[in-house]
Amino acid sequence: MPKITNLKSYLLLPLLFTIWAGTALAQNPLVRDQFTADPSAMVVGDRVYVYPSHDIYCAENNGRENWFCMQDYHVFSSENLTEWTDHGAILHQEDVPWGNPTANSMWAPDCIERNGKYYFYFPDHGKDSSINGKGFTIGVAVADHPEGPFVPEPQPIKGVKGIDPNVFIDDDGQAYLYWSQEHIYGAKLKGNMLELAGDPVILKELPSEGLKEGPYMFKKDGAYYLTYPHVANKTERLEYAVGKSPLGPFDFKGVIMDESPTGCWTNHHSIIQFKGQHYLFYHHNDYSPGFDKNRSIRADSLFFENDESIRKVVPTLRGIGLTQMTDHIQMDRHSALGEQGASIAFLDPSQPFMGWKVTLAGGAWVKYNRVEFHQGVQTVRLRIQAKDAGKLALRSGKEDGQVMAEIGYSESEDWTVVQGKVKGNPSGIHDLVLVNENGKRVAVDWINFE
Ligand code: FUB
Repeated sequence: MPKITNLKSYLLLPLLFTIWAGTALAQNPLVRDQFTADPSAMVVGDRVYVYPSHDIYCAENNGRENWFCMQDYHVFSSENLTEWTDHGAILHQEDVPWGNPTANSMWAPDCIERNGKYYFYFPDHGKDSSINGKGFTIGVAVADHPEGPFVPEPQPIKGVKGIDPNVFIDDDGQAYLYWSQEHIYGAKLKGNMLELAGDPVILKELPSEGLKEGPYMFKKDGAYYLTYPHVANKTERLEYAVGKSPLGPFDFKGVIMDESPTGCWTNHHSIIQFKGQHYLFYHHNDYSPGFDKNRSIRADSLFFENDESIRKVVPTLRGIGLTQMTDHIQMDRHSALGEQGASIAFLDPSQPFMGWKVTLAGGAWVKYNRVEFHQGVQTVRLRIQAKDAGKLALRSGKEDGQVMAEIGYSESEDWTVVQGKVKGNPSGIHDLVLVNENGKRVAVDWINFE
C-alpha cells in the first residue's frame, strides 16, 4: 500500500508549496509537489522542457488496484536546471476525442518540435477497443508553443498498438516513431508527423529475454543510440544499443543505469545535451517508497567515454545545476554522506512532500556540491532540531577543508533556525561539508546564506 493514503496530506500540499515558493528547487527529485514519471526532456532555445507522466494514487484503477493511474499531463521548464516552472495541465484524458475518458491510462509521453509546431505523442486506451485493436494506442496533440495549448488529433495514429512513444528526426528531415509492445518497434513518419509512412519494424538484436520498453533514440557523431529500459534481472535497468541507421541493425552496448537498489520496478528516461553537457532524465519512487507506481522525475549528468560508449550513470540525490547560496540548500540531497552516524529520513513520513532531513551523530558529516556564492556573505542560517546543545562546523569541500563557519546551538525539542558568522568572504562555486564536530545527534532541514 502507498504511504500517502490520507486525504489530509493532499489537502496540505498547496499550503506547503506556498511556504516553499521562492526557494529554488535544485536537487532530485526535480518536482516536489506532485508525482511525476517517464520524463521526456526537450531543449527549446535556452530552456529545457520536460514532459512527464503524472502519477496519482487511485485506490481502484479500472478494476486493477494499486496500478498505474494517470489522468493528465503537465509540462515543466527551466532555464537553469534548478528552478522548474510547472506550466500546468496540457492534456486531460477527457479531452482526447478518441480516448476512454476514465481509463486513467495517460502513460509515458514524448514531444518534439518541427517547423515551429510542437507534436506531443501520448498513449491512451481508445473509447472503443475496435478503434485500433485492444488496449493501448498512441495519439498526437499539436501546439504552437512548447507549453501548449495542445490540441489532440481526432484519431490515434493508424497502425500503432502499444505504449511509450518516442519521436526522432534525423539530419535529413525524416522523422521516426518508436514505441513498445512486447518488442520495441520503429517506423518512418510522414512529414505531417501524424501518420506512419511505412510498416513498423521490430528492432531486433536487443536482449531477447525480459521486458523491454520506453525506447529513446538520439544521434551523436553519426551513430544512432537506441536506449531503453530492460528487465535483465528483477526490475528495469537502462540499456543501450548503437546502430548506423535509425531502424538498425543495432549492436547491444551496455548499461546506462543499473536497476534500482530499493526495488522501484520501472525506470524510464530521456537524454539531452544542454549548454554542452549531456543529461539523463529518469525516475524513482522517492516520495512513495512503499508504492512504486507513484514516481518522481530526476536528472543526473551523463558522460561519454573516448570510444563513444556511455559511462554508467550512478543516480544521485544532488542532481544537476548550481545552487545559489541564498536558496534553502537541502543538505539531505547530498553529494556524499559520511559512512558513520549520518542518515536521511522524511521530515514527516505521513507527508512526504514536506521533504527530508539529514541527522548527524557526533563526528558525522554530509557533503553538498556546487553552491554559488556572491561577494559579501556574512551569515549562515540552519534549520535544525537538537535535543542537546552542540556545535556544527561548516567546512569547504576542498582538500584543505577550511572552516567557513562554526554554529553553536542550544537544545530545542522544536525545529529552530540558528545562525553563525561566515569567515573568509567566500565567492564563486564551493562544495560544502557540514560536520557535527562534538555535539550529540542533530537533525538539519536546510541551510542558507545571507
Ligand atoms: O508510466 C507507466 C509505464 O511505466 C510506462 O509507460 C513505462 O515505460 C513505465 O515507466
